[in-house]
Amino acid sequence: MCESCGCNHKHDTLIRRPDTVDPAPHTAHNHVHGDGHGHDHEHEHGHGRKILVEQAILSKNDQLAGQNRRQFQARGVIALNLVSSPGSGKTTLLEQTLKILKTEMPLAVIEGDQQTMHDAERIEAVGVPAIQINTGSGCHLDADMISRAVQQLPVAERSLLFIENVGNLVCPALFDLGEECKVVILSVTEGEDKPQKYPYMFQAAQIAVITKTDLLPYVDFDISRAKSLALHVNPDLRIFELSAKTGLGMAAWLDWLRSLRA
Ligand SMILES: Nc1nc2c(ncn2[C@@H]2O[C@H](COP(=O)(O)OP(=O)(O)OP(=O)(O)O)[C@@H](O)[C@H]2O)c(=O)[nH]1
Ligand SMILES: [Mg+2]
Repeated sequence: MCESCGCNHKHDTLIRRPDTVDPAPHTAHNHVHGDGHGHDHEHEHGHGRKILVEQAILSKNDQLAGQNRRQFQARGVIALNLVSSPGSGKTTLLEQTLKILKTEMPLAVIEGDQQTMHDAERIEAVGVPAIQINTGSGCHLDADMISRAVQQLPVAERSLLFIENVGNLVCPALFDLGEECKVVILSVTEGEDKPQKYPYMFQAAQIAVITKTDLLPYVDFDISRAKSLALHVNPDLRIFELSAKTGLGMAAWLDWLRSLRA
């Protein structure tokens, strides 16, 4: 049980490069089987106890996130933590982004999913180094996983490092990974009320990207209302609207990424 988010967490994280075949757990040299995230997992013995354990987990995570952040800063690496519901279009947005930016700056990607290497394989197909973290039954990435992943991933100095978190609008809001900022992605098929329903994620993010805008004619999604609800929970949020499929709106997003590097 992961006390910080209440999920049923079995400590079965795997970190692998896309070119690795499925190994037996604990055996291959090129992946890490994580038997813990540096979390102090203990079972619940009443409400007060749970809050104490939660604080310990998050404070340990914050400590490790601080180490990651210092390491990134020392090497001029800028990390962005992409968070959203499953299927909002994170990997598609990354594919289209990397195709354009890969000739302009060093890039690397850490992919987080419960299972499969699909997303890391998609990124490597674009020609950018990627590593896959499989969290097993875990519902979020944490700072320790990122620290272990960057030891195996070639992250060049002054890279833009994209971290695609596990698709989930709840738990990833709580976990600092050492990133420059969280980028929350909301697709137009999800309904415009998500910022109201999942305010913590929209508060934790500095950037919001509304994706799949090519589908607006076919869905009941009021984009102005979505933006105003997002700004209501976080008035400082900067919002991009785009379609990774048609490319409409991508220029502003790409310019923002370039400005980070500049
Ligand atoms: N029409 C349209 N479809 C899109 C767009 N972006 C992504 N999709 C589709 O949305 C689906 C999910 O896209 P992914 O990029 O895999 O989404 P994801 O957020 O990475 O998914 P998970 O990693 O599973 O959480 C795929 O069928 C994509 O082709 C878009 O801009 N327009
Ligand atoms: Mg994905």
